[in-house]
Amino acid sequence: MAGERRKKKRRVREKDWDHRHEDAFTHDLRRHRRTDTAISDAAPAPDIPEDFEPNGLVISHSKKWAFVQWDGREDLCRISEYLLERGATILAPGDRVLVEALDGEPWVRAVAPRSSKLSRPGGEHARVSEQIFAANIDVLVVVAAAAKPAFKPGLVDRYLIAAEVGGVVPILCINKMDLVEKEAPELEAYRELGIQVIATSCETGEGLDDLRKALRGKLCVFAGHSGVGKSSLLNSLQPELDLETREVSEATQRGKHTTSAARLYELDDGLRIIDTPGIRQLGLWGVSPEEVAFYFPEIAEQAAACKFRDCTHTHEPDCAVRQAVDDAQIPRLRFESFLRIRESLHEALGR
Ligand SMILES: Nc1nc2c(ncn2[C@@H]2O[C@H](COP(=O)(O)OP(=O)(O)OP(=O)(O)O)[C@@H](O)[C@H]2O)c(=O)[nH]1
Ligand SMILES: [Mg+2]
Ligand SMILES: [Zn+2]
Repeated sequence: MAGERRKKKRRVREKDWDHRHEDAFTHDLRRHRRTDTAISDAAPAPDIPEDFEPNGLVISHSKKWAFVQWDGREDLCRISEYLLERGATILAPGDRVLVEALDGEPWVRAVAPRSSKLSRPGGEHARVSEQIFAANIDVLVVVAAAAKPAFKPGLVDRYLIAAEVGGVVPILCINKMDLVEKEAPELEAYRELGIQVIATSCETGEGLDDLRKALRGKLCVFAGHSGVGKSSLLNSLQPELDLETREVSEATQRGKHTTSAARLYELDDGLRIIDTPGIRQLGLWGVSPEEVAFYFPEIAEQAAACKFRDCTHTHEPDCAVRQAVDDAQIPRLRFESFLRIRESLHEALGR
C-alpha cells in the first residue's frame, strides 16, 4: 500500500515539474530531470488518505516540534513519528500540513506535496542529504548589501540556481544603498537575465514601496549573507515586528549570525515572508557539475555553438562560450562564477 502510494505521487510530481519548467529549460536538462526526480516528501501516517486536505501552515520547526498556524491560532505541535525522514528534512516553513488533535494534543500527521521548495545539501554530519529550508514559496528574495559587507556575486549566483531547481522566482534586493554613491555595475548582468533588481535602504526608506509591491500576496523568503539586513528589511516593512538585528563586525565587515532559525511572518498588506539565518555559502542540492551550464542562461545559449557537443567550456578549442566572454557578450564575473561553482561541485563529489 505504502509503495503504491509513493509510486503514484512520484508520477504526479514529475509531471508538475516538467510543466512548470517547460519554457525555462533546454531539452537535455528536462530529459535528465525526468529520470532524476527524487521523492523527498515524508509519507503520511498510515491512516491518512492520500488526498487529505491540509489544515495548517508551518511557521517554524525543530526536529520533533513545529509551530503551526491552524484553526485560527498558532500552536506548538508534535511531529508524528510516522513522518520519518527519507533523505530529506520532513518539514520546512511554508509547508502545508494536516494537524489533528490526539488526546487533546495537536500533532502534525501529514505533509502535503510541495509546489516549490528551496534546498541545500545536508552537511557532512547531517541526518539527511537534502535540507529543505523553505516550501511552497512564490518568490526568493536574494538580499545582498551594496556595502558592509561589500557586494559579491558568488552567493547570488548560487541562490539563482537553487531557485531555478526548486521552481521559485528570484528577485535581487540590494540593501544599504545609503552607504554608496551609485549601484554596483555588476547588477546590470542580472537585469539582462530578466531578474527584477530592487535597491533598498532601511535608513532612508528607498525602495521599500517597490519591495512591498513585488511581494504582495506572495509567499516569500529573504535569504543571503549574514549582516546584509534581512531582518532589518522585515522591521522596515513592519516596525511592530521588532526582530533582533546586530551591527556587522568592524574587523571582518561580516554579520554576526543574529537570526538563528527560519520563521514565517505574516505582515499587513498581504505580505508573508520567511526570514532566514544568514549563511556563508550555499551548497547546491540536486545539481551535477555538468548541469551547471544549463543554469546560466547566457552560457547555455552560446554552448550550442561550441565545436564539441560535450564542451565543458574550460579548455576545449573552438569554445563559443569562452569566445563570448572575450567578446563581452557573457559577463566575465558570471563566467568566473560558473567555473567556481562547477569546480566546487566536482570537489563535493570527490569527498
Ligand atoms: N546603513 C544601513 N545599515 C543597515 C541597513 N539595513 C540594515 N542595516 C544594518 O545592518 C546590520 C545587520 O542587519 P540585520 O538585519 O541584523 O542583518 P541580517 O541579514 O538579518 O543578518 P543575520 O540575521 O545575521 O543573517 C544592522 O546593524 C542594521 O542596522 C541599511 O539599509 N543601511
Ligand atoms: Mg537576521
Ligand atoms: Zn564551450
